[in-house]
Amino acid sequence: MKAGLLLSVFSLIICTGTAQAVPQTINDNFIGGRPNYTAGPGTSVPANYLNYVRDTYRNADVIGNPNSFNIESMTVDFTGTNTLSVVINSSFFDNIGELGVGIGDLFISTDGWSPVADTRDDYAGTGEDWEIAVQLDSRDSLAGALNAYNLVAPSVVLSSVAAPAAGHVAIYRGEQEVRYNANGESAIAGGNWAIDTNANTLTLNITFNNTFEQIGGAAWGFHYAMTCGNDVIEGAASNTAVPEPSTLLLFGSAIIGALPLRRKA
Ligand SMILES: [Ca+2]
Ligand SMILES: [Ca+2]
Ligand SMILES: [Ca+2]
Ligand SMILES: [Ca+2]
Repeated sequence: MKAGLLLSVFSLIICTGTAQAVPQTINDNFIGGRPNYTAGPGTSVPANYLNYVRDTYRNADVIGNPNSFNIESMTVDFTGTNTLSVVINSSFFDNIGELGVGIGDLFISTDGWSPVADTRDDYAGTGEDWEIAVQLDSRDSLAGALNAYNLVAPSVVLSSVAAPAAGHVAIYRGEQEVRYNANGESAIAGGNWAIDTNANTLTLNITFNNTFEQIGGAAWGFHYAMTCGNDVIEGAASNTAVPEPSTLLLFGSAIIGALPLRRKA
C-alpha cells in the first residue's frame, strides 16, 4: 500500500516577547485660565480692565496670532525603562523671540494628570501638581543640554511678557508654569534638546537616573508652554510598555499532492 502523498508545510514565526514602547500623541485640548495683561509705560487702562481681558480671552486656546503661538500636539515616547523623548509641535518654534517670547521648559507629573475639569479655570494654582521640571540649557539657541529636577516651588517661573511700548497693552496667559530655574537642586535626569525650525518641533531626550517604576506610577502627565503662556498644552501618557503580540504561530498548510490509495489484491 502506498499512501497518498500529503505534504504539509508549516512555517513558524516566533516574535520576541519583549515589550514595545508606543509613542503617545497628546493633542492640544487644554486652554488654561488667567489671561492677563501688561501695560506699556505710562499707559492707563480702564477700571476692571483685567476682568475685561479675562472675559474676552476665556475661550481662546491661543492668545495672539496662532501662526506665532499655536501649540498643536505633544508626542511622548517612553523608549526604555528610564529614557523618554518628548516632541512638541508648535508654530512658535519658527517664531522664537517674537515679542520677546522665549522657549519654555517641560513639566512632568509622575502620578497621573488631573486638570481642572473645565481647563479654562486651570492655572498654576489649580489642577495637576507637577513633580518634575525639565530645565533646558542655552535657551537662547536652538539646541542644548537639559537637566531634570524634583520640582520645588520657588524655582518655578510663571508666564509673563515684556512691557510693550507706551500706549500699548500686551495680553498673555498668566500664571502658567513656563520655566524652571534650579537653585542648588540635584539633577535626577540629563539629556539634550533641539529645535527644528522646518518641522516646527522641539525635541527633548531625557535619561533619568532611576527607572520610571522607581520614580512614579504608570500614568504620567505633561505640561508645556512658551514663556508668555499664549498657548499651553497638557495631557497624560502611560509609561507602561505595551507587550508585543505574544508568540505568533503561523501555520501554512499546503497539500502538494494526493494520490489515490491503491490496494494490492
Ligand atoms: Ca493650541
Ligand atoms: Ca502630579
Ligand atoms: Ca494647573
Ligand atoms: Ca492649548
